[in-house]
Amino acid sequence: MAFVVDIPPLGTARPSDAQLAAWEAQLWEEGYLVLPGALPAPAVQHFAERFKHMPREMGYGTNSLVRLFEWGPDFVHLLENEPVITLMERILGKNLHIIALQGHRMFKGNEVLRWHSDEVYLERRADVPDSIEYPPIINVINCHYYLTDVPEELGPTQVVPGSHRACRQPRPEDGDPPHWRGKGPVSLTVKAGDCVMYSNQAWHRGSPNTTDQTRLAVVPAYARRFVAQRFWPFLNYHLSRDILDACTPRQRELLGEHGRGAYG
Ligand SMILES: O=C(O)CCC(=O)C(=O)O
Repeated sequence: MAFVVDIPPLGTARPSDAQLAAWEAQLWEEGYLVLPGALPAPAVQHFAERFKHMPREMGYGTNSLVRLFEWGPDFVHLLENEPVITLMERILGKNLHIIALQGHRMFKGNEVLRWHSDEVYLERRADVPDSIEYPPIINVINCHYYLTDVPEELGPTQVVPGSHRACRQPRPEDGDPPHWRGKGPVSLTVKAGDCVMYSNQAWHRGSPNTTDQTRLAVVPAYARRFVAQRFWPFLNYHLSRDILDACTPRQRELLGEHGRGAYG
């Protein structure tokens, strides 16, 4: 059952086509993008406050709260925040959905320090050299809306530019930190309200948090319709009808309730 909570003011202005094209080009070329000020300041405060009242963990470890849409319609409304949603629709298709809606609480000792692609959708065979061009893959875009400023010492997300073309996990011979075609990682230091987004194919990690503060983010993962949803605990998860009935048709689709398709 969804809780009664306020919906904070969210972005409503649709970006211009020229702006969208520039953002899209950067995502296809580099595999990542930072949108400054993507979440209005009152919404940043709102979600930071909401996190304070959530349990230490939800069965998925201390760094990732899961299925935040169960905690109230404010998290569902966030899925339609502009300019992010229009950019996601442009790249992933109008029938996109989320495959996860997590909350990150990254503190010293629980960071995700290992370099990785979340999944590899088009696998480069071991006998195919990196000089062979594969298309850039963007089927899932992880969006991190930061609720805190993230300077270097708070352990920002790091991404290796262009590595969404690698079509494989990083290997020891890529170096430490790994490089893709000569480029090493960028540290995505941001301000609260900025949104970091990257193809889940890109090699990434969370860098060490050397402070006593926690890096907080609301993290929707938007995907093409064909990518299966991953609502923990995955198998037999049931998204309650109460939650769906409180949503608009568009929100229901974003949560995964689609019209009839090829597989019924
Ligand atoms: O800490 C981060 O920003 C990255 C987290 C991550 O890579 C993951 O949860 O798989």
